[in-house]
Amino acid sequence: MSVISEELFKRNLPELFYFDDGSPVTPENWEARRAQLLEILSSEEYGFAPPSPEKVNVTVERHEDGQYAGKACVNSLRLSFETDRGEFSFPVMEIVPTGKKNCPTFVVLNFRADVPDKYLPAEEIIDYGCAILRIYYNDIAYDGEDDFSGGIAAMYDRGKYNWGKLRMWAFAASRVMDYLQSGTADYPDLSRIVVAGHSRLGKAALIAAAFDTRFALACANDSGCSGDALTRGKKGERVGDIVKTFPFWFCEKYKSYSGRETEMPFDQHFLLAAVAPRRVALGAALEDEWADPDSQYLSACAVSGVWDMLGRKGFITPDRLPLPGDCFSAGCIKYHLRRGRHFLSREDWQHYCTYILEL
Ligand code: GTR
Repeated sequence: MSVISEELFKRNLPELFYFDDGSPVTPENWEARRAQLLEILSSEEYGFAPPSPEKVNVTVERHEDGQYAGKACVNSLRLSFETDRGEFSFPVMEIVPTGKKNCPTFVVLNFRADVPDKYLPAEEIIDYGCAILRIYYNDIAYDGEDDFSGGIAAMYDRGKYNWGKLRMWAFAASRVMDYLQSGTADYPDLSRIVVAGHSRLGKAALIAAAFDTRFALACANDSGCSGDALTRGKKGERVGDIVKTFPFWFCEKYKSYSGRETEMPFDQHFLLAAVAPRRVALGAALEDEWADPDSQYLSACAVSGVWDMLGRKGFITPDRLPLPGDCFSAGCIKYHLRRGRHFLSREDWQHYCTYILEL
């Protein structure tokens, strides 16, 4: 048995390539299987999102030309849409390379409202010819215990959707996608719109791309537990840890898997698989044992066959676990393992920017 097959065998993962009734998953029925995976992830882990609004309106609150030495313009936008309980709106910072069209475009879920920011080196990203739309996550749903009384959580019946905040942040990324698709913006290459985030927001980026097929790529940096890392056999953070500290990130049911991970009818490879046949870029850091780089890598190994089945290249690696400095990007799943700690660094951004340029 190959090294990777042996590692995956030990994890004893729920089956991806067969339906519950035992019939095989094929290219023809893949969308049905994908819908099933999404249903399981919604009911067991992240909760359900409300239907997409019919229309997203945009207001330009501020326009600044000639920023970044003249290389970009910066717009402060406000997006608004109707919810079950009236209008909801949130700010988005838009940074567009001057005079460029057909730009690869990053929708970035970020921890801070500042641009540039330690996690968002805007000038370097612009220098790759990419546009940026920054969402500040607390503008969508407060990242703390508030009994779902504020932000977008308050705009829908909690009992009806039972969504956690990861799903709410992902929902906001899709509203930015609505704006990009509306034709109002003249710069994006609609076939190269990417959703990106770090850590908890890397989890949200994966959720956004899994549910919204308009995203060509998800860049999930150090997303680890309940993100890109396999839960079964995972080191570092476990379901019991994450639901204790951050119960509001998930639906109620997920909490019941604390200490019962092997009983989950899914694992995180379902989340990656739901992005197929589009692309996924995973970033890991050597000292980020809480996220567990090996379990992040093995998740990619576990789903590679989905892309193969769909006639695309999946995850192309040597038959071994990852080593520091590794970067595997020849297929539709990219993985890099950089040295250092849990962080969204310039080095990580360089990986994501070069990959988006290959799309
Ligand atoms: C940690 C959490 C991780 C990760 C991280 C982050 O405390 O346990 O799952 O999401 O926060 O978002 O920085």
